[in-house]
This record gives sequence, structure tokens and C-alpha cells, in this order.
Amino acid sequence: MDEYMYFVCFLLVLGVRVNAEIERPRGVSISMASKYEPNDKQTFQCLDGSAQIPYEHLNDDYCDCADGSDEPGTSACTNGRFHCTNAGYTPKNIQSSRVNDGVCDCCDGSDEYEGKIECVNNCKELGKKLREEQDEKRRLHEEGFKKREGFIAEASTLMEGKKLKIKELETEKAEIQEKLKELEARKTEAEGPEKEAKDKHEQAWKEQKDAREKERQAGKAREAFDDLDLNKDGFVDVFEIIPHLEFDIDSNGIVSEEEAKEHLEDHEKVDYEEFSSKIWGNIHSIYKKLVPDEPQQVTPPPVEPQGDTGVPVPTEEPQATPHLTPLPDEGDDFDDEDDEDDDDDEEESAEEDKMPEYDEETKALIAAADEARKNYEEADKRSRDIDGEITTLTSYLNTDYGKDQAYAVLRDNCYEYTDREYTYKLCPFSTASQRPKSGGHETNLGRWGRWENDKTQVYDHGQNCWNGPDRSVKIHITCGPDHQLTNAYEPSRCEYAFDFITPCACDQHSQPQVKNLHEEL
Ligand code: MAN
Repeated sequence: MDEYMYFVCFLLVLGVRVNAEIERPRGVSISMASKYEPNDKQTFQCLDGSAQIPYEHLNDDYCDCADGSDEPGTSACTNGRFHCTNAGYTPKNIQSSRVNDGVCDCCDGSDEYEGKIECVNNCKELGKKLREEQDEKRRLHEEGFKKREGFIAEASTLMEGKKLKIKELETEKAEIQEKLKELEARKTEAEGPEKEAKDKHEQAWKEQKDAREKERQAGKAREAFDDLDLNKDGFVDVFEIIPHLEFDIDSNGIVSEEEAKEHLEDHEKVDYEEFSSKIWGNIHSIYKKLVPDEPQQVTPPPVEPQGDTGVPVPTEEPQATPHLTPLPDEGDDFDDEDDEDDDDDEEESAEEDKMPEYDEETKALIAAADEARKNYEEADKRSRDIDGEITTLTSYLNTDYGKDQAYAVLRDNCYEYTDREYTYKLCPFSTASQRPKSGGHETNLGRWGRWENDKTQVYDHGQNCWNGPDRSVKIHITCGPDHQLTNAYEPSRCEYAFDFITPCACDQHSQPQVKNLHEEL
């Protein structure tokens, strides 16, 4: 036996696997193999440096190292790890306690070498399946990547179109501004004569109306004077005012002489001229006509029977005057005829108060001014609409649509996801919302805020949460074959998270890494 063969036999005794490539004790990965190479002194240094043990104590089913590194291939150390190579599939580290426990944990069956159970090596099949899955993922990614290229081109065309539109609108706006100046001048020009003609017409009508009103009031003053002048002496005096309870200033139920006098502007009596020019204007709104009533104790100063002079002279005894009561207020059934007369009067006066139509010349001036106003207002509205359109377009262009502007294609679209309770909606670069499945109001979860990183968006300042923050959403974006909201949840109250897949996220860097199908033996 040559020296090499002797060494191999020595290793086999220790449970060290030998192959053409790398020799290492059982349960050790290729990457760790160098740490397990025997040194000159044939010792092993525990990986945590806690001890140095003879090489033959490796995998001797007795735990020497505090970190369990001396027993990678047995279940002796509670904290040890066993490495399954799983050639053809993915390598795996399992807890040492699972070695030879009668359960197949590694697809290559290497963890059950004592034969408690016969493990079938199905790593190849698993590897095949995994490769197929990864191929499908790669295919979808490729598909997404191609779509993304298309979106980038689409976004670029879209942006160019919008920039062009802004230019067009700006040109139109400049033209309209010029036109507006001219239209405003024309409007002012037409409104001058229009105003003059209208004012003239209205002034004439007002004068007519005032004259009519004056006449009407004069008639009413005459009527009231005649009614008040009970003794028909051509004067209204204090004692003729007293029966009129509407002149009771302090509301004590009677009209005192002083109160009566106050209404007569401190005169004992007034003739018609004074009444109509000074008194009527003050009392017409409160005055009420007296009507016959049950006898009541109204006591004007007693007057003596007319003497030779014809002037009434006060007598010793009070004399009854006709018993009168003010006319009832509107709404009483009293004296319907009079009411009707009043109604007729009012209708007539309302009819008279209506301004007559403008004459033909004024009408033509108004029509011309209306036309000038209409033209100005239309142009002004267009100018304001243009401002609005430019603002919208500018905000569109100023939004960050991610690398290569690929995400711009998502704008103006909305995506929904429904769970047991809510339908969640995401309108990228605009809003996120939530609406109960059972019906009811939509709750605003946030408006477009910012990119937190190249695959996470934030929508914030949503509807305030009772006793909590304003609602907000984080959108976690991953590559997928189509734009789709795939999940929505609420990690903490009123703070939501959406999962969104889209080809826009299929950039080259995020291509799925093919999992290392370990070829090591
Ligand atoms: C609504 C929904 C929920 C949220 C509560 C907070 O019911 O918006 O998502 O947790 O309000 O009160």
C-alpha cells in the first residue's frame, strides 16, 4: 500500500468521504472543506477556536467543540449542522439531530447513512422540476422585459406628444391673449352706449314711477286726513289721534296726549297741508283706519255745542265720540270688499311698477353689447381652459415614472384587488382607495407621494384614521407578465401595503437568478 492509499484508508476510518475532487469529512460542504484538511500535527481546530482535538476525534460521535464543528456528520452535538450535498438539486444544511433519525431530510439521502431507513435519492427529479420552474420564471421575465421595452417606447411617444401639446397650447394661448385685448376693447366700446341708453330709459321710468307714487301717497294722505278729522273741522288734532291705538308709543294700551302730540310733530292740531307734507310721511306705515266697534270709552276733551263763532268749545261733561277701532290687519275676514280693492290697487301698482320694454334702439345696443360680451367671455373661457390643460400636462410630465419612464404607461389606469372584506384600488401616480364589499363609501387611502426606492411607491395623506394617522399605502412592485394588483393588506392600523406586479419592473438587473443547482458530489 503506497502512502496515498494508506491516507485514504485512514480517512475512510474517520468517516471522511473521498472523491476525485475534494476530500472532506461527512456532513461538510465544499466551501468548508479546507477548514477540515488534516494539518501536520493531525489535529483539528474547532471552528470557533475553542479547542484543538486529535483529527481522529472528528465525527467520532462525541461532541468535543463548543460550536459542534467536530461532529458535522453525526448527531452528537446539539448545535451541529449537517450539510447535504444534494447533487443535482440545491444543497442544504440541516440540524445534526436530524442525522440518522429515521427521517429522510436530504433528497440525496445522505443524512440517513446508518440504514434505519432506506432513502431514495430524488435530487435529480427535484432539480428537473426546479429548473423547469426557473425556466418558466425566466421566460416570463423575458416576456416582461420585452413588454417593458415596448412601454419605454410608448412612454417616450406619450411624453413627446404631451410636450408638443403644451407647445401648441402655448401658441394658442398667446394668440388668444392678443384676441382678448381686441375683444375687450370691442366689449367696452359696445357697453358704453348700451349703458347710456339703458340708464336713460330706467331714469325716465323711475321718474314716472316716483310721480305715480307721489300721487298715490297724496291720495292716501287725503283719505287718512279725512278719516282722522272726525269732527270735520279741517284739522287733525291730538284728540282725534288718541283713539288710534297704533300710535301707542310705550305700548301701555292707551295713546296719551303726549304720544298723540309727538305724532303731530308737537302740534296740537295740523291742517291738511301740514299733515300731507310733514306728518303723513312719518305715520303712513303705522296708521290704521278706524272702523265702527262696540262702544268704548274714548275721551276727547269735551266740546261745547258750537257757539256763534262756529268754533267748538270744551264742555264740562265728556262727550261720546263715534266708537271706532282700527281696521284689522291683513288676514282678518273683516271688510273683504276693502281688501279686494286693496289687492286690485296693489296689482295695478305692481303692473305700473314694471319697467316698460326698452325701445328698439336701446334693444339693438343691448344686442350688440351682448354679442361683444359673449365673444369676449368665450375667448376668456378658452384662455382659462388652456391654462388648466397646460397645468395638467405639466404635472404629468413632471412626475417621476421611474427608470426610463417605463411606469408612465400605468398612469390613467386603475387596478383592483378584492379580499374577504374590501376591494382595494390602485390608480398609479394618482390615488389608492378601499371600498367595503358590502357597499358603502370609498375610503381614500392616499394620494401619489413618491418613490421610496426603485420598487416601492408611497401614497400618503389619505383619509384620517380615527385616533390614528392619515391613511397611507406602500406599493411593493415586482416583475410580472402583466400589470396586476396581487395583494393588499394592513400591516398596522391604517397603514396599508399593496403588492403589484408589472412588466415595468422587469429590468435586466432583476432577472431571476438561477438557483445554484449544486453539482458538487
Ligand atoms: C376602516 C378601514 C380599516 C381601518 C379602520 C380604522 O374600517 O379603513 O382598514 O383599519 O377603518 O378604524
